[in-house]
Amino acid sequence: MKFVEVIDLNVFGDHRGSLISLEENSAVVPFDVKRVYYIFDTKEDVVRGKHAHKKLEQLVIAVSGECNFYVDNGFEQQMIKIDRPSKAIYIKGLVWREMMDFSDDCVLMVLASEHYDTADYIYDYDEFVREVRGIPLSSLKKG
Ligand code: T46
Repeated sequence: MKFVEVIDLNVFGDHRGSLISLEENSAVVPFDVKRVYYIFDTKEDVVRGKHAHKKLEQLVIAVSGECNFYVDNGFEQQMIKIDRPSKAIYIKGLVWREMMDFSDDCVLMVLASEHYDTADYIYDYDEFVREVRGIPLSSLKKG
């Protein structure tokens, strides 16, 4: 079973070219968009990301160029090539992510459900695995 969603975005095309529209709180963007950022001018052979988020929801699109987006939910791993403006990845919560193999012209745009918050990041892979597999405190019986 896939644990991130790969979405084919609706393209409005005519003789002039193409247009894609994204609206918050829609089927494609199921959250309030509190932040937009984009990654570009990425140097050769770098790997970005290498962290998980606790709660953040994001929609990731290569609006230009391409890259590989690696995801890991602590049990399964997937490598997803994002290589066109009409392909989006919806990613939510506890998923380890790494981005790599950026083309020179890659512009990776991200719509995010929260403002930037370093407290939502998990940078240590072992901590991520413990968090994913750990028993929630609320389920522990007292006494
Ligand atoms: C994610 C992947 C896909 C800010 O000041 N505000 C922001 O909103 C963001 C995202 C970053 N920053 C600063 C923090 C760092 O000094 O920009 C610098 C680079 O950020 P970072 O190293 O976190 O970038 P990536 O490419 O490793 O990860 C980013 C996002 O942080 C992350 O949420 O899921 O892209």
